[in-house]
This record gives sequence, structure tokens and C-alpha cells, in this order.
Amino acid sequence: YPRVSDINITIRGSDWYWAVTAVMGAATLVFVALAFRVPRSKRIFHYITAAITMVATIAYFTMGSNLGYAAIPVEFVRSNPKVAGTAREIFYVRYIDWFITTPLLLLDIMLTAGLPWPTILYTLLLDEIMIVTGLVGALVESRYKWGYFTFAMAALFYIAYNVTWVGRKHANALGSNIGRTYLMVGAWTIFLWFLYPIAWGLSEGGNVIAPDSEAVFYGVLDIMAKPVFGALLLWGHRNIDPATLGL
Ligand code: RET
Repeated sequence: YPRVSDINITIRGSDWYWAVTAVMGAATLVFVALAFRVPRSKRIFHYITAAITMVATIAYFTMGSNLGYAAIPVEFVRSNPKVAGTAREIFYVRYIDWFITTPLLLLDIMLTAGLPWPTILYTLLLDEIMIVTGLVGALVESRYKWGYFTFAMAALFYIAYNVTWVGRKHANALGSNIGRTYLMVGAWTIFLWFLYPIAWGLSEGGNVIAPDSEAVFYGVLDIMAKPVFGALLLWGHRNIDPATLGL
């Protein structure tokens, strides 16, 4: 790939990744500290939430170091002949992060709603399908990547249906406190999660924006979807006893 260096992140992209690393690390310390304020048997949501930002800290450490990527050839497109023969820096480490953290985010949400385990496990499987097909699509050179994108979108719609309808009904049945908390974290999550395929289409998918812009797009989304989400979730749970959820 002769012009690989043209398509990598710059020093400024790397600095931004380091800033997000710091945010993720700080959030992890705060969530762990909050766990110590409740009895050991009541820490399930603290531990899940701290695990999410802990994994993200390492993923962002990797990207700040300009590691965890593969150079993927960019398909020739008539509208942009300049890119012929170039490769784009595709951070596969994002997908390793998401493979671990998106099921944990869904667990946080679905356990709050008290959903039955079959529903939870099936939704987590669909989530893993979404992430893996997204990764394969990112690593594929040709337009077949949009086939994988379609599989991932189908999985996302199923997840969104379960969170917005099935989960909300269950949460509301458990009282207004749980219903309110669920609505807050569920709506926030579904809104944010539909922005990820847009970022993907502009970056790994269509090669429309530069890797530095990709860094900002995904970085802002990840801060909203992990540390901000976690703060909202733990705030909502401050006066919910996990025992009322069978936990
Ligand atoms: C991909 C690409 C293909 C289409 C779809 C995607 C969805 C990704 C999502 C990721 C969520 C990540 C989160 C990370 C937290 O920090 C894989 C981008 C639908 C929804 C919440």
C-alpha cells in the first residue's frame, strides 16, 4: 500500500484518542469508587458499568498509540479517482471493544427492566451478530461491505424493538421509579446507537471522512454511550434495590 501514511490518523487524531482514554479511565475510577459505597451484594450495576469503561480505556490507549488497526485497500470509485491504490486505517480494536462492551451495556438496560433471561440472551446474541458483521464489513474491500452493513442494521432494529417496546413495558410494570430510570437510559441508548451506523458509513464504509474526523465522531459517541450512560444509569439506580429485580 504505497500511500498508507496519507490515510492514518495525525498527531492531533492521536491526541484526541489520548484525551478520550483519560475520560474513560477517570470514569472507571469513579464507578469503582461508587461501588464501594454500597454493600458487596448490591454492586451488580456498578461492576457492569465499570467494566464497560475499563475495556474502553484499553481500546483508546491502543488507538492513541496508533495501534490496533489494519490497512484496508480502498475500492476505486469513479467519483473520487484520487483514492485508487490507497488504503485506509481501519481500527479493528474498536470492534473488540464493542464485542465486549455492547452486550454489557444491553445487560445494564435489560436487567433494569427485569426482562426474562431468554429475551436477554437472544438480544445479546443479536448484538454480537451486529458487531461481527460490522467488523467483517469494515475489513472487506469491495462493495460487499454493504451486505454486512445490512445484516448489522437488521440486528440493530431487533435490539431497538426489544429495548423500546418489550423492555419499556416490563420496566413500567415494576413501578414508576424503575420505569423512569429505564426510559432515561433506554431512550439515550437507542438514540445514540443509531448514530454509529452513520459514522461507519462515512468512515469504514464509504471512506467519506478522514480518520481524524472518524476519531472525533466515534469518540464523542463513545463518551456519550459509556461514561455519560453509566452516570445516568447509576444515578437512576441510587434508590432501586437490585433485589426488586431478582438480582
Ligand atoms: C456498525 C456497522 C454496521 C451497522 C451497525 C453498526 C452498529 C454499531 C453500534 C455500536 C455501538 C457501540 C457502542 C459503543 C460504546 O462505546 C457495527 C457500526 C448497525 C450500535 C455503544
